[in-house]
Amino acid sequence: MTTPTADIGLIGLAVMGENLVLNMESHGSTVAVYNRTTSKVDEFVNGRGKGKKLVGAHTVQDLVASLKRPRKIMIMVKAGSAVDAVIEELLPFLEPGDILIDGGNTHFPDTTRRAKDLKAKGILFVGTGVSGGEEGALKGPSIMPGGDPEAWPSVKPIFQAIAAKVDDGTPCCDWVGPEGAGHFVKMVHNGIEYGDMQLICEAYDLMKTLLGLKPAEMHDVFARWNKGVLDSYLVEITRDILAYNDPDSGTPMVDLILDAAGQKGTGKWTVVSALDTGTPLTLIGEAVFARCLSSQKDERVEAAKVLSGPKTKYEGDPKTLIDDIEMALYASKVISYAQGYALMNAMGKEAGWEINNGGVALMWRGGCIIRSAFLGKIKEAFDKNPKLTNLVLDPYFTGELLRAQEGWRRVCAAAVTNGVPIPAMSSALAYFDGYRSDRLPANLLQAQRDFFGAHTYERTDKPRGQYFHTNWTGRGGTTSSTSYNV
Ligand code: 2AM
Repeated sequence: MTTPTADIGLIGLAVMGENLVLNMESHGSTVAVYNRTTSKVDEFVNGRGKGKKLVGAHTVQDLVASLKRPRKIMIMVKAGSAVDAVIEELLPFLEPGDILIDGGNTHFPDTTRRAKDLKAKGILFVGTGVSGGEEGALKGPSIMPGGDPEAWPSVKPIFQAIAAKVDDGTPCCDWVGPEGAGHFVKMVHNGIEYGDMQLICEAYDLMKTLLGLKPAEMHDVFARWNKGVLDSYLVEITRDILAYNDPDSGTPMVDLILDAAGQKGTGKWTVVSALDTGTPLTLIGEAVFARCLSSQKDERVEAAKVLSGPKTKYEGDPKTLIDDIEMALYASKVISYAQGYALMNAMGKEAGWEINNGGVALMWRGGCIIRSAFLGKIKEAFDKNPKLTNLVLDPYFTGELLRAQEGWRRVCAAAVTNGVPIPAMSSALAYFDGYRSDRLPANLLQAQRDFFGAHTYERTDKPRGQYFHTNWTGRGGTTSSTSYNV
């Protein structure tokens, strides 16, 4: 048998897998590659991988045999049963201490399950989020690994070498936490991406509908915003999209695209986690539902014929409105990230994971779709106070919200008056107003629950934890129902 020469193996030569291999190879690793359809192995090794430090394997046994110890194998196949199938195929050839890494878009409970099953067999399992698309995979993705911490020292040098770097050279890759924590954080990243995209779409809609701006004019606005607090990849690509004209007709491309959004499910998973943990993740929830509503295109076309709204008439100063929209977008984004971090904290508590909050901000700072200057500020907030309860309570973000709120409120008011739907911006404002309220109308809600279901309530004039029931009508008994919490 030949001496093992490869530093890491990778299974699954679709575009993400191939690009990660090339990225690892260009950073000094010898990479062994395998793909179920083995012709792809040869095509890759003799094509894009020609002349590079690659070992093509035609069986998983050969792949395993080519690896130095501790063996590290990254699986880049379709999320779901394919990952289990590949693990099953590998297991007979692995030994305790070997490391398996799933870099696909896996739903985090699957990663937790696999981490537990494999630990029992002595295999160290890592589930990692990889973000940045095809280009990121090749040139520097954001990498969010979690799982068995014993695997981290072996995986760290390879991952940190290939990850995106921020300005000072710090890699956008750090250990997230145990079990499915890495995939969980990647899922929340995707949810936040849904929210950021929806917010940008609302800003666009406001400028289009209230001010009648054309794509070329909005291109200039986004170009300006990209130099300020909104400096980010998504604002940058929006700027470029708005300047792109259809080569055939010369019409702005964005005007030719049907307004029916698709989704692959990671936004939904994020919101389901929020519901499961009882975390208000309203903005991302609205962003997911906004996509659902957009996809009901035929129904909306029919409804538009019968349901009229106000005549759109904005009479204020356009320049002021554009500045206000920038503030509305910014403040809503602060809320969205605050809600996303609150979800991570809640899940961390529930699963017993210590999630590295500042590290997460750093991992998202570069390489991924939500990368932005703003994440540098979030990192600073968690560096100052790693136990921060809510991002809006960090003094910098508190100040920014107070600075932005006048414009934000004016935008929401103008949108409501003129009938422009801004579910993300307005729900963010509702959350802000709710979160900063020391008294909400839930006193009445508790009364209603007690009235019809004897669900009991606590009193403002009695210590917390004491529950009371009132016989509101004189007809019910004095028996209260058992109290429960969602
Ligand atoms: P294939 O080229 O043989 O289809 C993305 O689909 C990647 O996942 C491809 O490399 C694909 O291999 C791989 N893949 C999908 N399902 C798989 C399975 N059940 N077992 C192994 N690899 C699989």
